[in-house]
Amino acid sequence: MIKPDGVQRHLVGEIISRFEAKGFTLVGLKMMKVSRELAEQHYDVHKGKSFFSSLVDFIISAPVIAMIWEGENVVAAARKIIGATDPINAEPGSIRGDFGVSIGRNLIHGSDAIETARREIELWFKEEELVGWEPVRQSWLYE
Ligand code: IDP
Ligand code: MG
Repeated sequence: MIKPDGVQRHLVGEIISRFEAKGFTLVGLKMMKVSRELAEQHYDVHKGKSFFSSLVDFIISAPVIAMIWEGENVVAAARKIIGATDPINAEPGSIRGDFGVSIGRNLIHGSDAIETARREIELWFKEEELVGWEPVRQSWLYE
């Protein structure tokens, strides 16, 4: 999910490009204003932490881009493309390393495990919003 700061900073194209160029396939995409309920459910695991309420306020403050990316090891690879949570620890070349300045404005969310991805896809998307298709480049990406 491209967070509100990514949208406001006009980094949507830049961020999507990185996933496309790596070889991942976009199978779901929508721009939306997030409800407080969805934001709270999404960040459920952080409930009770000091930053929870400011995080929820931030996520609902402007539109986000929700995406589903498909491909081999996509969850683990996406976390690398995204970079460490705090941009100061994120490697140059990662999204947060290149564009992020502070932990509360780190531009993008990525599922941290396959199980989490399954849960988040179900939370964010309706079945009919998933678009399966066969990219022609697959044999150039995979043995
Ligand atoms: P992640 O986004 O890299 O998975 P999480 O630990 O799951 O990081 O935290 C979710 C989000 O909450 C982070 O992306 C960040 O925006 C925010 N966050 C995490 N820890 C802090 C903190 O210590 N202060 C402020 N915001 C935080
Ligand atoms: Mg997380």
